[in-house]
Amino acid sequence: MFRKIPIILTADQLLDLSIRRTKKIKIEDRDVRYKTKKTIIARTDSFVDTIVSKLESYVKKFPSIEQLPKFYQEIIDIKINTDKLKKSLGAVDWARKTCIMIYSKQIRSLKKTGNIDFLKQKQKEIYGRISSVLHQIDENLIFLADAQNIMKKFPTILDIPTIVIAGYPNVGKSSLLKHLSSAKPEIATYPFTTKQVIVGHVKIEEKFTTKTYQIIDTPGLLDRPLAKRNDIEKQAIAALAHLADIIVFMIDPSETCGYSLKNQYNMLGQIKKLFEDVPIVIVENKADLKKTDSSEFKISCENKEGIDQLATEILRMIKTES
Ligand SMILES: Nc1nc2c(ncn2[C@@H]2O[C@H](COP(=O)(O)OP(=O)(O)OP(=O)(O)O)[C@@H](O)[C@H]2O)c(=O)[nH]1
Ligand SMILES: [Mg+2]
Repeated sequence: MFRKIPIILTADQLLDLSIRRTKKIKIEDRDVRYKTKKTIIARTDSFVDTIVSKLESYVKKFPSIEQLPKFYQEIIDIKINTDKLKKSLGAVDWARKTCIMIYSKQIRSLKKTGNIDFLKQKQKEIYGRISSVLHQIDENLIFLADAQNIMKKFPTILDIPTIVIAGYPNVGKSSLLKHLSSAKPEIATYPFTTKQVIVGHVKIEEKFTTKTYQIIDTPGLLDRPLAKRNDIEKQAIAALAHLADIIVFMIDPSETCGYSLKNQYNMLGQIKKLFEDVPIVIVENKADLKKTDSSEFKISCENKEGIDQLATEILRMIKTES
C-alpha cells in the first residue's frame, strides 16, 4: 500500500538531477544563434519540467491520509505526525505551483529575444529562483522522505477476519503468533521485544474454499491510562480499536514476565471496558511453569500444551463473528 510512493529527493539532489538532465539536451540548427537560443530554452524547459513533475509526483502518489483505513491513520499520527505530514505535502505543492509561476512569467520574453546574453541571464535567474524555492521546502522534503521510509515498513493489513493478541509485555504473545500462523516474530526474554504490530495469516481449508484469517501480535501494554501510554503501546491500542474481531488476552500467571498477576488482571479489566463490543478470549500462558485453578484457557507456548484446543476455539469464534 505504501510502496508506490516515489523516492523523495532533497532540494540539492533534485537540483542536481534536473541540471544533469539538461546537459544531455542539444537542439540542432544550421543557424548558430538559433541553435544556442533553442538549446537554452529547451534546457530551461527540461530543468523546470523535471522539478515540477517530481514535486507533483511526491504529492499525488502520497496516499491520501483521510482515505486510509483508520488503523493506518492512527499509526501515521503516532509514528509520523499527521499535521506535520499534511503541512509538508502542502509546502511541496506550493513549491510546485511557484516554480510553474516563475517559469511562465519568463518564458515569453525568452522566446521573443534573439539576444543570447539576455537569454543566458534569464536562464540563470530562473535556475536561481527555483533553487531558492526548493531550499525553502528542503526541511519538508526531508520530513517526507523520512515519513516514506517509516510507511514502507508498515505491516500490510488485509480487510479479513482478524484476531488481535494483546497483554502485558513478555507474557508470550509473539510465541503464540508463531504457533498459530505463518509469521516469524522476534521472541526474547525481555519486555517490549515487539515494537510494532506484526501480522500473521492462517489458511483454513473448507469444503470448497480456503479461508484466510489474520492474527495480529501487538507490543506489550502496561496497566496505565491511555494518556500515559508511549508510542509503542499506542500502536497496540490502535490495533485493538480498529482491527480486532476477537481479542486474545494473554496472561502469564507464572509472573516470569516480570509483572504481577494482579496488574495483568487490572489491565484486562481496562481492555474489557474499552472494547466492550469485542469478544475476548482469556488465555493463561506458561502452563509448563504455573497453572491457576481458574476456568480460563491454559496453554504453554513452550511445550505446545493446549495450543490446538485454543486454535480450534478461536477459529470457531471468528467464524461466528465474521
Ligand atoms: N516457560 C515458558 N516460557 C515462555 C512461554 N511462552 C513464551 N515464553 C518465553 O517468554 C519470553 C517472552 O516471550 P515473547 O513471545 O517474546 O513474549 P511477548 O509477549 O511477545 O513479549 P513482548 O513482545 O516484549 O511484549 C520468551 O523468553 C519466551 O521464550 C511458555 O509457555 N513457557
Ligand atoms: Mg512480542
